[in-house]
Amino acid sequence: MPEYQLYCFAQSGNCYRAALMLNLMGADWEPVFVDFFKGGETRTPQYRTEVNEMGEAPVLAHGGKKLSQSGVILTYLAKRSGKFLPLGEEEELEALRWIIYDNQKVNGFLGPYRFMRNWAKPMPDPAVLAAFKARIDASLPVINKRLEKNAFLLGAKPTIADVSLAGYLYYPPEEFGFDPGADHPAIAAWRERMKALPGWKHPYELMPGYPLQA
Ligand SMILES: N[C@@H](CCC(=O)N[C@@H](CS)C(=O)NCC(=O)O)C(=O)O
Repeated sequence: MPEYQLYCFAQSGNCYRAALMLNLMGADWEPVFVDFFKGGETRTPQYRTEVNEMGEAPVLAHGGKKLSQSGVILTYLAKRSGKFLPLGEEEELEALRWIIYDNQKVNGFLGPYRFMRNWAKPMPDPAVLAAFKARIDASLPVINKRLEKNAFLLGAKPTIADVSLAGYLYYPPEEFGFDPGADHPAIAAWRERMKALPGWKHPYELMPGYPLQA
């Protein structure tokens, strides 16, 4: 059995962070498919008892441990592998600062916005969509400005903060109705730099469940 198992599904940018990290660090890992859409698996009592009491994916299983929250998973994997690891307290805190900002403001809105546009039933009120889009429009320039100064979020080298940021940024623009890189050239250039790292793969190639079965 591979060393790591990742509970995940292809449409999830939260899961993509962990899957991408495993691939970039060259880990021996396998996905465990979470039937989020059809089976509503994350909401079942069994999932909440046996996999994650928070009812979320991703979950990383390793040596009897089960870890959730992509930021925690990234930190754990970076510490074990030494890859994409922020060095010293200052960098560690800086990475955490960007991971939290990303989780809350960047991918934290991109993910639900894309979910509402593509899969929510009933389709949400357009005012809700507009409010989410406004939050996205406010946070992407913050990231773009940062990446105008640095090749990666913390400087010249990629860290787990960049792996976190990758979350939803490679999914097809038509799923959002816009391309997050189009008006943000520094984000678009960063996307290409991340894509050039050995082991990079698109989320739809890396995780199971794409395309969605009707
Ligand atoms: N902050 C969490 C977010 C995880 C998350 O919201 N995952 C979604 C899938 S993309 C989920 O499992 N949602 C289930 C639910 O909220 O009911 C992380 O980064 O791991």
